[in-house]
Amino acid sequence: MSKYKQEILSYLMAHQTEYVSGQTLANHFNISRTAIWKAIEALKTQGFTFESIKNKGYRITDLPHQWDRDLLSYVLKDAIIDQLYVYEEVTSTQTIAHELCLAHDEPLLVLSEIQTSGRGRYKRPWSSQPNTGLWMSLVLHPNISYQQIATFNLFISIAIAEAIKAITHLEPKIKWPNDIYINNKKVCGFLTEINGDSDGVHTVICGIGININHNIDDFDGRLRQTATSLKIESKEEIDRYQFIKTLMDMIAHYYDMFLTQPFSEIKSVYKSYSMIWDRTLRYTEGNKQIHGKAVDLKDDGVLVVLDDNGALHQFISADIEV
Ligand code: BT5
Repeated sequence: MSKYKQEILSYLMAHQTEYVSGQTLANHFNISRTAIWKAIEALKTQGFTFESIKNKGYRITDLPHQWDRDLLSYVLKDAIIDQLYVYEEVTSTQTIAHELCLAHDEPLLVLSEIQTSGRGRYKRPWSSQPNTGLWMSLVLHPNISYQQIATFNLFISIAIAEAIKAITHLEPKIKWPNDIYINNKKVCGFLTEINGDSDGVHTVICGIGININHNIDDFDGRLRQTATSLKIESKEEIDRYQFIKTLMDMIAHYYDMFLTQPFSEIKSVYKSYSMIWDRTLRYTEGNKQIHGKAVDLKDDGVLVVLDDNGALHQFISADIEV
């Protein structure tokens, strides 16, 4: 396989609106036209479609529908990661990310077309249909205190909501602490796991699951009533490559804010996306269950809820029934 495949793909992607001749590519990379042809043939087997016109050259006309490592490397070339791991099938990207971060110190992204044991919080199952969603785990090394990590989810949830809004023009809502909803149905769940030592947190493993191109029939059982996808809500097929690029750009922006600014700076933005204000809802954390209204989100990420009897409760995490 041509070792120039990735570079040739990047060149053709950057010149997608024009025809590029085999000779131009051969001159540019200083390799033979046979090597160019081999690379193009390899890209075709990965699902790229080319228009090729005699005396004019090649042009990419269609992209792979599955996650393709070469294309993801091109699309995410400016992302805040040093390593990208793309799999066809894994148990859970979270499990793989935990293993990889033992051997790597740099930020990395793991994604997979299929997860056979995708998981949510408290080991709850996460339904991960192939070819439709985005199932990914992002490993970052923030070097922060245990106290600071409490607001990480708040920044990340704004990043996800803004990416969804930018791509679909829908009105996503954040359900504290780790869900994104559209029209009262769950479109995304994420979870943040950490590794640390006595000096603080050194590794954050953030697993994000987003239903992108699911039809309603792709969901099983109860999820048909409770889950949705970007496609169901926008009535349009979403380009997953464009989506992940936008998402990673938003995450870079809000991760930088997380590291440099207090949550109070963006609390009003967070609240504008939140779906739990001014509503009496059921909050469950472990054995504790109350019925009440969220009245404050403190700068350290703690949610304050006033129950039906007038007592205040503080939560750092909870399940909320909406
Ligand atoms: C979450 O947990 O919402 C976090 C989900 C994180 C999934 C990602 S995918 C990539 C990475 N690798 C993993 O293995 N996990 C992460 P929680 O708040 O506990 O919600 C779980 C509940 O959401 C389940 O009990 C179901 O009710 C519901 N659910 C499961 N799959 C769903 C889906 N695809 N869409 C919407 N809701 C779903």
